[in-house]
Amino acid sequence: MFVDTAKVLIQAGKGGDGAVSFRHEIYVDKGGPDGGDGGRGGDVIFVGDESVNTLLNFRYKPELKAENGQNGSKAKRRGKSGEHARIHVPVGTIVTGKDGTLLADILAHNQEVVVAKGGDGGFGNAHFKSSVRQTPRIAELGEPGDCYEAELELKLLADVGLIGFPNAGKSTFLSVVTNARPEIANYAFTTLTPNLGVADIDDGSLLIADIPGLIEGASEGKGLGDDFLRHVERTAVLLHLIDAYTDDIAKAYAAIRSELEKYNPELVNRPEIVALTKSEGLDDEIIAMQREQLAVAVGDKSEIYVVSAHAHHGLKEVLRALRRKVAEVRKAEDSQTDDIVNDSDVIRLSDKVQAEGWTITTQYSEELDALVYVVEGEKIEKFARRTNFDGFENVNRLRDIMKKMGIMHDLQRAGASGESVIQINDTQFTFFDQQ
Ligand SMILES: Nc1nc2c(ncn2[C@@H]2O[C@H](COP(=O)(O)OP(=O)(O)OP(=O)(O)O)[C@@H](O)[C@H]2O)c(=O)[nH]1
Ligand SMILES: [Mg+2]
Repeated sequence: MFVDTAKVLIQAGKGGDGAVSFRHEIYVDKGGPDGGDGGRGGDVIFVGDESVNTLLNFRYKPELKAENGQNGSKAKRRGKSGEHARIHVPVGTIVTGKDGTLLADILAHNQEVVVAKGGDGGFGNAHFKSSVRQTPRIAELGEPGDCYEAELELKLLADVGLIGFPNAGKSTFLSVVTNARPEIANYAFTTLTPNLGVADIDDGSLLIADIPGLIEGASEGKGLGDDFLRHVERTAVLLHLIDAYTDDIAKAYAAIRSELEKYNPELVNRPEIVALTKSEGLDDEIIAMQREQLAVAVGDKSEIYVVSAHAHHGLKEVLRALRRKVAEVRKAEDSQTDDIVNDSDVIRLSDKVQAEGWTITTQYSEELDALVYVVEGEKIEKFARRTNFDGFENVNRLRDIMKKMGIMHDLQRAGASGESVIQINDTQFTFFDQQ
C-alpha cells in the first residue's frame, strides 16, 4: 500500500487561565490584585524536510498537538507559554481541511507554516483593578487553540518524474545518475514507494523522482494501481523509459500514455522525453529499428534518446535534454508560482477578520421550557470563551462588555428580560441571579 496520504488531528495549545490572587502585605487585610496572565498555547508548525519522504509516520501517530500554556499565578507571574509542536513533513506535502480547502502547501526545505495557532492566555485579575473595583475577583480563561481534522497528501515536487513499465530500468537510471540508492531487481514491482535523487549536470542539478511501474489497466487497479502517479503530477517534465528489448515498442509507449491520460489528462500534455534503456547488449541495427518504430508512435511530441545505465551510455545527453526542458517549463511558470511560498506561510484560523457585529436569534428550548436568546458574533464569542462562568464577577464583566457593545440593548428589544436565558457559543446562562 502506498502511504501518500494521512488523516490527522491538528491541535494547537490552549492558552493558560489568568489567576485571581491578592498581594499579601503585613498590616493590610487584602493587598491589591496580583494575579498573573496565562501563557500562550503553542502553535502547530509544519516544517518542510527533505530527509522525510513519506507520510507513513502520520498513520501511526495522527494526533499533532502543541503544548498548552500554563496558568498565571500570584505576584503577577505569567504562565509559561506552551511549546510549539514542530512537525517535520516531506517537501511536497499538501494540507487540506474539511471540505477540501487548501490550507498549506509545503514547497521547500525548511519552509515553515503555522497550521494551527495556539490560544491567547487569559488576563489575570491584576488587569481588572479600577477605582470602583479595588478587589476584582475577575480573571479570564485562556482561549482554546485552533483544532481541526486535516488530510495530508504528498505530491513530490521533483523536476523530473520517471515513468514506464515495471522492470524498464527506472530505479537503475536513478541510481546511476544520482546519489539515491533505490532497490533494483530483475522482477516487476520492485519499487513500492517513490525514491528521490539529485543529478548534477554541467553547472546545475535536477531533482528526479522514481516511482513504481505502471501496467496496462493500472487505472482499474491492475498491478499496483495508479495512485502513485500523484507524485508526478507536480513534476515539470516526464522521462518515459522503455526497455529496448520490448517486442512491440510502439504499443508499449501507447499503453503507458493511455494510463497517464486515464489518471489525469493533463499528464499527456506534460513535456516529456523518451529513452530506450538497456541498450548496451543490442546490435546497432536493432536499436535503430526500435528507435524508428518508437519515433512513429511518438511523433513530434518528444525527443528520443538511447541509454544504457549499466554501460553509462547516453546519460549525459538525456540529462542535458531534461535540464533544457525543465528550464523551459520553469521559465513559463515562474510568474505564476513566485508568491506561493509567501502566501501560505501562516494560516490563521482564529485570526479571521475580527467581526465586531453580532446577531440575535431566539430558539425554544423544550428542556428549559423557555425561549433561549442565541447571540452570535466573533468578538462577543471570543469574550464569552474567555469567561469563567463559575464566578459571578466574571459573568458581570461579560454583561458590562455586552452593554458597551450594545448587545444588551438589542436583547431587550428582542424581548429578553433579566431572567431570560442567553446562549453564546455552547454556554447558556442568565444575568438574573448574578445581580
Ligand atoms: N542490461 C541492462 N540491464 C539493466 C539496465 N538498467 C537496468 N537493468 C536491469 O533491469 C532490471 C530492472 O531494473 P529496475 O531499475 O529495478 O527497474 P524498474 O523500472 O525500477 O522496475 P520497477 O521498480 O519494478 O518498476 C534489473 O535487473 C536491472 O539490473 C541496463 O542499462 N542494462
Ligand atoms: Mg524501480
